[in-house]
Amino acid sequence: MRIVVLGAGSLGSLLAGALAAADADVTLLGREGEHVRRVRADGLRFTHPDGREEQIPLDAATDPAAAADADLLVVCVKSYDTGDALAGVADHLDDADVLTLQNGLGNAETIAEYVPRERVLAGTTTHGAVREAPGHVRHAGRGDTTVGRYFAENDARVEAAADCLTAAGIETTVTDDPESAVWTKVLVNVGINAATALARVPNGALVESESGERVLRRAVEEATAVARAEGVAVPEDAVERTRAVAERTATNPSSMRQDVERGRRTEVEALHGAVVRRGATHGVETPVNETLADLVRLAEEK
Ligand code: NAD
Ligand code: KPL
Repeated sequence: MRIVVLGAGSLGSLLAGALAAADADVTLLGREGEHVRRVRADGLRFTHPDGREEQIPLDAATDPAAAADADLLVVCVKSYDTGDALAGVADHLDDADVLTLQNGLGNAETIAEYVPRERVLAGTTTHGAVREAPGHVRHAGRGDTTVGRYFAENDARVEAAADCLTAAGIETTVTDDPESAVWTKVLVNVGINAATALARVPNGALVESESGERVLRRAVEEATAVARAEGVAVPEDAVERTRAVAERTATNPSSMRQDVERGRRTEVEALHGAVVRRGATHGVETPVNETLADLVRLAEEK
C-alpha cells in the first residue's frame, strides 16, 4: 500500500516517520521549508517516547503530484487548512482513500467536497507528537488510533490501512462508527482546550479547582447534548472521561494553549465554534462553549 501523509507538521512527521521505519511505502508531503529540506537531506530525526533516538530515511516532497499514485492519503494539516490542502492535491489523486485523523468536527465533510464521499475515512488518534525543530519530531506519548469509512461501509481497504499503521507501531482499530469516535474526542477537547488556553494553565489544573471542574463539566455537557441532537452515540460518562484525560495529561499544555501562547491560529472553530453552530441548528443552547469560543477568538485577534 502506498501512503502519502499530507502536512509535514507534528502529527504528519510522526506518522510518516513511523511508517518509513517499518519499511512502508510512504511519502511526507509538506510545504517547502527547512523541515522538508532537512528530512530530504538527512532523514527524519525521531525521538521515541522512551528517549531513544533514530535517524529515519524518509521520502519528503512538496509537489502535490507526489500524491498521484497513493492508495491512502492521510490528512495531517490543522482543521482550518483542510479545504486548501485538499484543493492542492485533489486533481492528482487517482482512487486513493483519504483519511483524516485531525481534531474537530467537519473535516470529513470538507474532504468530501474534493473526493467522492465513499473514499473518505475518518478517525482519531491519541498519540502525541511534537515537531521539535526542522528535521526532528518527538513521539511525546503513545495512544490509540481508530479509523473507519465515514460515509460508507468498511471494506478490505480500510482493514489494510489499519494493518499498515499497526505494523508501524501505530496500533489502529477499525470502527463502524467513526463519527462517534470523532465526536467522543471532540467532547474531551471542548472540556479542556479553551479553558486551559484562556486560563493559561496545564490540563491538570481543571480537575484541581472547583471553577476548573465547573467549566470542564458544563462545556462537555453542552457538547454532549449537541452530539445527541445530531443522533451521534457518545459515551454517557463523557465528563468523567474528560476528567480522566485531564488527570492523565496533568502537566501538559493543551494544543490550544500552545497555539494561543505562540500567537498561532487555534482550532477553535472546529471545536467549540462547531459545537455552537451545530447546537443552534438543533435548538440546543451552548452558552459556555459560545463564551469560550468568543474569548479564544479575542485572544487570537490580539
Ligand atoms: P502542525 O501545525 O504541527 O502541522 C500542520 C502542518 O500542516 C504544518 O506543517 C503546515 O505547514 C502544514 N500545512 C498546512 N496547509 C498545508 C497545505 N495546504 N499543504 C501542505 N501542508 C500544509 O499540526 P499538528 O499538531 O501536526 O496537528 C495536525 C492535526 O492533527 C490537527 O487537527 C491536530 O488537532 C491533530 N492532532 C495532532 C496531534 C499531535 O500530537 N500533534 C495528535 C492528535 C491529533
Ligand atoms: O488533544 C488534546 C489537545 O491538547 O488538543 C488533549 C486531549 C486536551 C490533550 O492535551
